[in-house]
Amino acid sequence: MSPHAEEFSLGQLELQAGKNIKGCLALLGLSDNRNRVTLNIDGEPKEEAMADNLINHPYIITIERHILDEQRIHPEATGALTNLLYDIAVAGKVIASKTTRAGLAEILGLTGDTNVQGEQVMKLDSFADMTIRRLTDHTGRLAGLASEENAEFMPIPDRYPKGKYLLLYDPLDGSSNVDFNMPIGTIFAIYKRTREDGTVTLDEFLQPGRNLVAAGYIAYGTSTMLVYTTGNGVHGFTLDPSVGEFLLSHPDIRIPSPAKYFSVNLGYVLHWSRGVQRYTEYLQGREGGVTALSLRYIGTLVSDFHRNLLAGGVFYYPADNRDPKAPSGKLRLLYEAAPLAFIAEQAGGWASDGRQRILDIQPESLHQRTPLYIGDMELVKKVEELIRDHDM
Ligand code: AHM
Repeated sequence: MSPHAEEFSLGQLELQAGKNIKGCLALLGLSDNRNRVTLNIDGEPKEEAMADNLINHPYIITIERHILDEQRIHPEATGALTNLLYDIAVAGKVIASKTTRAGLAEILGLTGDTNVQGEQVMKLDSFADMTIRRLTDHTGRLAGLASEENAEFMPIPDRYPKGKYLLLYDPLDGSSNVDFNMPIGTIFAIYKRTREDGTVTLDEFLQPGRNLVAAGYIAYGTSTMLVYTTGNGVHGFTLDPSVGEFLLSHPDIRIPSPAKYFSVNLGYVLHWSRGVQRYTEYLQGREGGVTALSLRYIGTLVSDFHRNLLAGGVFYYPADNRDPKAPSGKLRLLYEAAPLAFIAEQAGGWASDGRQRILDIQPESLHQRTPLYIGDMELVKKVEELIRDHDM
């Protein structure tokens, strides 16, 4: 760059021009955000190709660019996964815009069932489910989808091209919190199908989490964040509503140590095994436990997990004896536990069902439930020890 040239990050450029990033680039006649933009002193824009390793550099990084940069690590990649992740990010934006209007649906509706346009008012979880499906089913990247909302998996319909990936998702985690203006989330898991071609079958969805190709979640809270991993660290993006883009805000997340929080529904303590009760006492600092941890529980797995990922802590939803028909707790292995376990491990943590690593569990059914202990590695190993000592 010439000594007379001034260099601007996109953020600075945005401030300079008082416009959004895309607007700036359009103004400058530059549409490709993969390049660094510099202005010389006469104000003439020029583009410079970025260096090879674009992750963790001081410029604003959109999620699209980050995913593309990750793709370059895999020269054999076709771009299908890249585009699939981007489709999910788009779905996240659509769902985020709807969540902020959730409480208005009934006011704006004529009868509570119908909105002002005369359309059916859809519950937010059905809306989220439909949004993800509609944005991903026709693209030729997937062979099938499975949603926590639907009893059966869905092969990609014949009218659309088929791809090699399977998408499993919980469209709206924590949906019982919607009515109370509390945070909710979306969780997704991506596997490669196990057969080359033909219509996808149930056994292809029943893969252990260690086969995951990518996983992530979108947290709809005070801001909207998308966090994902493809097995190359965990990266978090915050949606900038003024730009309409997820921007890299939390590169290479590692679970901090020592842990600060534990998150569990203590209301069920009497229904837990002795090992789990003992573990809880340990976290509370009783009888040779750790220095008491702070208790935080939102009741939305994504939010509880997200806080502990950033601040350090452990979340658990144990097996309990409240309902003999549901002896393994409430959470689903394929839609909730496995994808978050992949993220936890990639961030230096661990996830277990109290006896074995979550990512090693061979699923037997699509909606299988599992006890879950996830977060700080040492604390998750501790519960395995106490369950071994007291419950086995
Ligand atoms: P949901 O899919 O019906 O929203 O249920 C899942 C949620 C999790 O997000 C959360 O960890 C758990 O249920 C809370 O359950 P409980 O109210 O029993 O503590």
